[in-house]
Amino acid sequence: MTVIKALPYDFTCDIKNTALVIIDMQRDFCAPGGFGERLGNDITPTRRIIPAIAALLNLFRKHGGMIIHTREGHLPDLSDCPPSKLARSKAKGAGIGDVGPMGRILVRGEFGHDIVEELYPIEDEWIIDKPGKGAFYRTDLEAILQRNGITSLIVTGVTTHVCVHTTVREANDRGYECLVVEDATAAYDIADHEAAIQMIHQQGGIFGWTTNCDKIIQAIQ
Ligand code: C5J
Repeated sequence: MTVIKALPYDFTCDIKNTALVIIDMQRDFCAPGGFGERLGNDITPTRRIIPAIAALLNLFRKHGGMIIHTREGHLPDLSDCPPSKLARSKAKGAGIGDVGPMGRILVRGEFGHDIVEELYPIEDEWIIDKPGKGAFYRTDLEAILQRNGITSLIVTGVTTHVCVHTTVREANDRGYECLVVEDATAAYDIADHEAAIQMIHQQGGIFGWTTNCDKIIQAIQ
């Protein structure tokens, strides 16, 4: 068993039953001209975590742990995008399906929808395309985890208070033990990130545990 120093107390897992989950490290959230930036956000925080996620990705690749990448996005005809989500996405100028410098925003198959080069999936890594914020909603994620005997998730990616949080809450309700990596997750606003991290480990770990990248590397190596 691997014991990782974490809050609110040590996180214990067996790497064979643990998946590294990388949430939405797509150009639309992390690259200049993407959806995140066009909504008026500074993308520096989402880019800053790329090296920490890459370190965990390499660790899992070396030790043979399961790796899951997610991408938020919609079918080209937007038939899987609720009208409410579509309308609110347009409230600040650039909306889902609109044409931007990297193609149509948050549309599957477009350049901006894909994962940044530094973290690009390789063979045998799972890619979950999700129409919602949570990675379990209208995806095969739960079936994939069950089929592979996964009981624990190490969660990274963006944004901490939106897609990371929704996924962790969905996973927690399904009985998965979630460890969220504070320096491998980010929100555009640091206050949102810090509040989201605090919410996960409060009340004795109401949604799971939090730690940092070095502690995971130390424990697994
Ligand atoms: C958002 C996400 N923030 N990946 N998506 O719309 O958190």
